[in-house]
Amino acid sequence: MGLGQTKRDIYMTTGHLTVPELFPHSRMDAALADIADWSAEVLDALNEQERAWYVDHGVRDAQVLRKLDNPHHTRAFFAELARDPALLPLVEDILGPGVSVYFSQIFMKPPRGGGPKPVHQDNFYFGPTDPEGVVTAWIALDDAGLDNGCLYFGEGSNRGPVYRHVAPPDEPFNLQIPNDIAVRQPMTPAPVRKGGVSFHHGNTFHRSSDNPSARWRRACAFHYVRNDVRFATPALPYDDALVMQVS
Ligand SMILES: O=C(O)CCC(=O)C(=O)O
Repeated sequence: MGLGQTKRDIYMTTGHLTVPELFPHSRMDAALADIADWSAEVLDALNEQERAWYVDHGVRDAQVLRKLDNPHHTRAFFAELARDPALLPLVEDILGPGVSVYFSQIFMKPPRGGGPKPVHQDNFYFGPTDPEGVVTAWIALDDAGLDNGCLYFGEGSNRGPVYRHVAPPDEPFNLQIPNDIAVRQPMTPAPVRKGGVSFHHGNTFHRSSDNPSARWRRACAFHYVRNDVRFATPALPYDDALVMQVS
């Protein structure tokens, strides 16, 4: 089953779409268990520079990773999730038939931790050969609400240009839209319950806040491209060798 014309129209007009209850809670719990095993292995092996980027500094008493890259490549569980028959037809409904995962990320905002992610456009990071050929599927592994750092989207910003991003000097990877441009774009929250999926276009402005609540906010983002699309002018290094064709 695909999205259908109405939902596709919403996605094309607003630049994002939430599909609730795509996965059962048991599957999300299995994902979280796999992430816990993987995190323990990664934390042991980080060098000092990687620790500064990947470890959440908001949590004083525990070492918690802020993110993990390329679960589709590293973990069999996530390779299977990226090809799941509930998810794949929706991605193909947006991009057309024949898609690959180019990059993927696990985002973790622990209770009373997890810093904000400033307003950005994925297509500035990726520099794809066709901006229409990229969609992110953001899978809520926990309930993501206003209190624990859900995503916010700039309605219709998918139909505008990709802006040059800037980064704080001490965080060169934290590319973001300059403030004078970002403040002109109203941002609307997109809460997603555990097991739901939020899709966004590569040009869509989006951000998340920190997590002052007592509950986790974890998510898995698969960045899909149409098979003919490449990251031609990426702002950060992405490894073409990790591209996984899923249809
Ligand atoms: O989960 C977040 O806080 C950020 C997600 C994001 O930027 C993305 O999926 O492109």
